[in-house]
Amino acid sequence: MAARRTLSPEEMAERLVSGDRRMAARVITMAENRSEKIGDLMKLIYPHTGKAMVIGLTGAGGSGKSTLIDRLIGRFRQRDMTVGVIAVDPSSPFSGGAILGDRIRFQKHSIDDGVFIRSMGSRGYLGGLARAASDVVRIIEALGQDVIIVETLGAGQDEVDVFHVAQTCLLLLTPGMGDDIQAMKAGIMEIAHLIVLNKADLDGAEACLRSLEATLHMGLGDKQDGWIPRILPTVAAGVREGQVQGIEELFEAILAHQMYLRESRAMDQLQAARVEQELGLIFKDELEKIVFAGLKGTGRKRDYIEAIMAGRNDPYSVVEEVLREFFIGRNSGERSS
Ligand SMILES: Nc1nc2c(ncn2[C@@H]2O[C@H](COP(=O)(O)OP(=O)(O)O)[C@@H](O)[C@H]2O)c(=O)[nH]1
Ligand SMILES: [Mg+2]
Repeated sequence: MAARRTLSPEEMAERLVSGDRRMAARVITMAENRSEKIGDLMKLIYPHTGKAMVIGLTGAGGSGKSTLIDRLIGRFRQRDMTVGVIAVDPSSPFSGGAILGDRIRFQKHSIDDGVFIRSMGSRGYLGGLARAASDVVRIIEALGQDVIIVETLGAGQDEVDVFHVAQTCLLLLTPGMGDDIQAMKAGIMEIAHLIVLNKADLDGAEACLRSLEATLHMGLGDKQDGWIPRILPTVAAGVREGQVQGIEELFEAILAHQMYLRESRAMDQLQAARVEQELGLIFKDELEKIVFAGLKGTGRKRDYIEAIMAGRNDPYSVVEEVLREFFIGRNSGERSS
């Protein structure tokens, strides 16, 4: 492989925005590693973002998320829409390696130029998973994909935070889990616009559907913006091809929700909330960087840690003290207002 010439952020942004998928992969890696250049690069690409339809899909491992996404990709491609997928799941078939065969068996999207698939592990990101995923969505938007699907395990708060970048949120359940719906992470139930009962070919699907419908009729999933969630049974992978069911209905329901967002003012509110979250994440990250850079080489960080361990201090007091010093310390006379 030829050595990589050092490209300027401008050159990289230009390539990304012109649809260069390799550049997208490279920029995503830079974002994940919080490389030095990424800030400048994000500034350049940001104006090219914000137009994609962003769909979140969450559910337990093995519930059929990746299989269903493969089906949905097929539908979007039929309409000539380009698709990006971010799979936040270390066990996802999209993550390649030994399970690459799975991906090829499912569909041939990996060789389709209109599809960009990226998987992310669920931890190990400086600044956190939510920050990394939010940047990755922006980068894939800048690449020009019309639709971005974010697959998450829906296990922890981190994953729920990731879900907040999505406009249309799908919660994937399978028969047998329906009884436990009350126990489902309340946060996820609250943000799901479409509840998909996948593996509707399995025993117990009917009872599960009824129980889900009863839950929804109590108004438990109603949204502040007036959207009433819907339940859709699907069979994403039957033993035989003819068993696949409910994909078209799900696809139409996604488009209907998107239409609803655009016709009501809800889309503007969502975009505003996304920017607010983004601002918070970047502030947190940058603030931490600035503070730690300021402490570097002074030995104070180590002293603080030792003091906390010895019970002479606590992290809350330390952060308060250091922040006060950073932002008010130099003009301590102005402190009392
Ligand atoms: N019976 C049945 N199996 C399915 C269905 N959808 C997916 N599966 C199977 O469930 C397994 C897990 O699917 P996968 O998409 O990897 O789940 P993920 O972990 O949620 O991404 C695979 O073996 C699929 O073939 C379905 O509708 N019915
Ligand atoms: Mg998966």
